[in-house]
Amino acid sequence: MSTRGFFGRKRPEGEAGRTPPGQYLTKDFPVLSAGPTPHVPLDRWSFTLEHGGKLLGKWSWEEFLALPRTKVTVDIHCVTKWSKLDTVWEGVSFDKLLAAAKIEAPGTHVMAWCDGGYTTNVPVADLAGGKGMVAFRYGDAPLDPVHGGPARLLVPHLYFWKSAKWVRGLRFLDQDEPGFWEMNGYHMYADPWREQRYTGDP
Ligand SMILES: Nc1nc2c(c(=O)[nH]1)N[C@H]1C(S)=C(S)[C@@H](COP(=O)(O)O)O[C@H]1N2
Ligand SMILES: [Mo]
Repeated sequence: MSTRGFFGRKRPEGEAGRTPPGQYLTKDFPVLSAGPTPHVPLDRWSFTLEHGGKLLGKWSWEEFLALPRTKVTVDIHCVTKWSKLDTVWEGVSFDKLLAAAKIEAPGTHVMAWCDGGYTTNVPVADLAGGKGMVAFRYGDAPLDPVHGGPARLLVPHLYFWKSAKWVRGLRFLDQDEPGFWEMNGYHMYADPWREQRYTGDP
């Protein structure tokens, strides 16, 4: 009956074990955006790190591309219940960004902010240690604008709304604060394995 394993998958038997509760697997890459896709010319794009109004790091697009790169293959999980296995991304890890800015994370959380006004909060501990990156390539091509190009945050172990598209900077916070979806009924942390979809979920 099962045709699993006929598609050159490395760990076909593991698919069920890689699907968090309430999720289904898809091979598509759905697009979920709260507004229109912003188009900022690359010569006006920058990425910044800030804390309490103080600028801690700033890179132009060219400078950003010159930073040390990381490539990862990860599973992603959207709160609308699709999960996608083995997605391939390339970009600059949070760790390398801090190193390039010659800083240690000055707060406990960050607020990612984006062209178009979207924001989302993530604990520093969920970005550090190779857990989070700013991705600008997907599947060996530049990141498509609808999926967040030129660059998006990627925090694959949390629900995908934490992976802010069109990200332009991280503001360090001294305590947790809600971003866009978190102010609108979604969970502050968003662990798909604990099904932390909505405010009040355990
Ligand atoms: N700037 C921005 N980032 C965003 C969103 C958005 O509306 N705006 N939607 C979030 C949600 S709810 C999801 S599921 C993913 C969708 O990413 P995709 O469109 O690449 O699948 O982006 C997240 N990042
Ligand atoms: Mo989502």
